[in-house]
Amino acid sequence: MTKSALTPELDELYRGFRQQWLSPLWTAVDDLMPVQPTPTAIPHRWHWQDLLELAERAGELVPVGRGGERRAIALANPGLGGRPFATPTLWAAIQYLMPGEDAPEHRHTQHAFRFVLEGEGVWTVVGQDPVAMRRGDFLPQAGWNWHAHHNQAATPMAWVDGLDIPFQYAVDAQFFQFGRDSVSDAERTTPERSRSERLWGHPGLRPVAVDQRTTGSPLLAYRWADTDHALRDQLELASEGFPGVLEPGHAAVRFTNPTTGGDVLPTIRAEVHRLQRGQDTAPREEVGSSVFQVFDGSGVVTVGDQTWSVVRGDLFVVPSWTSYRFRSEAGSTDSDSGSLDLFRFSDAPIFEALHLGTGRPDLEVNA
Ligand code: GTQ
Ligand code: FE2
Repeated sequence: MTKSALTPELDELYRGFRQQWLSPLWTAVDDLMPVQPTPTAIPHRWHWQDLLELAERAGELVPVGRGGERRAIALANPGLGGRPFATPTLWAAIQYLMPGEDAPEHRHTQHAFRFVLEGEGVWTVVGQDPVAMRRGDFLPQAGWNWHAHHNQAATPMAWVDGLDIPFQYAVDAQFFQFGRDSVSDAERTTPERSRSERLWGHPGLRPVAVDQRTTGSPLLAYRWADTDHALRDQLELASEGFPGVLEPGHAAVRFTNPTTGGDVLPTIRAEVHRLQRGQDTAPREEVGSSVFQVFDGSGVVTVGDQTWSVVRGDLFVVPSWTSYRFRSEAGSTDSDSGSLDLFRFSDAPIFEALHLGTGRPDLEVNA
């Protein structure tokens, strides 16, 4: 249908549509059915130092307690109208807890994780199992588990939360419940290893007696030592001529649910990438959105038409179907190896579950 001049008759027709709460396709088809994704989220980068300074100030001024629930400050993508959404599906926030503070118990259908850039001293208590949080640890927590956090150290601690809040908000799927107002002393303990790790944290081994039917991973902590070791092994194997890396100089691991081998959470995929000193990646574009955080090293990142220098802690967003690439900056890094370590999370499991691919269907490599 070509757009014709607005005659009085057509004007009347459109008025009739509006009066009856109707809307024709032909005036909106380019917007509704573009030839490829046209994301409203935009590429954006946040400096960790800026986030940390504001979180510290919030620590002085804003108490944590029932009602507000968490001292969490979300990344608000400038393309998404000021909503606290990093992407259309993903929430990413810095959370800050002062010495001796408790974040009260609650549960919600939103799937969540914590990722720790630096520091220690906070235990997240998931289903009454206290789990230590330390640098490099990834701590998933599937929806509807009771959880609270407590800082047992003499120093404040900050970390990054990822949740599918915007996704569940868009589709009206959320439920939320307050838990007990204060947790027992037995739960405010500080074990080195959580019960979940003692049960599920042995590679390739599952407890025979436990019939695991929960959604998401029953393992509540993935420790940095294991992640680091896996990345190191991939790069070493590559240097010996064996396969395993994503591309030359680029190792990557994905956090998985030990009961299924699939993604660690139903709606969120999480990975760590390591790019060796001086390497760069081939440009890629995928359907679905991601949030990245620089875990170690420094480099140069290009997302769409934006190019940024990034250092430890910096966060950035890659919207759907937007080309992205990284370069590890040789020298001037704070890691011994000079490599660039990137933590990444995305909404890929949603798209895969719905059989929406990561590219145009007729061009999909695995179509
Ligand atoms: O720590 O339980 O950033 O419920 C947002 C919602 C953190 C949490 C967030 C939450 C939490
Ligand atoms: Fe929560």
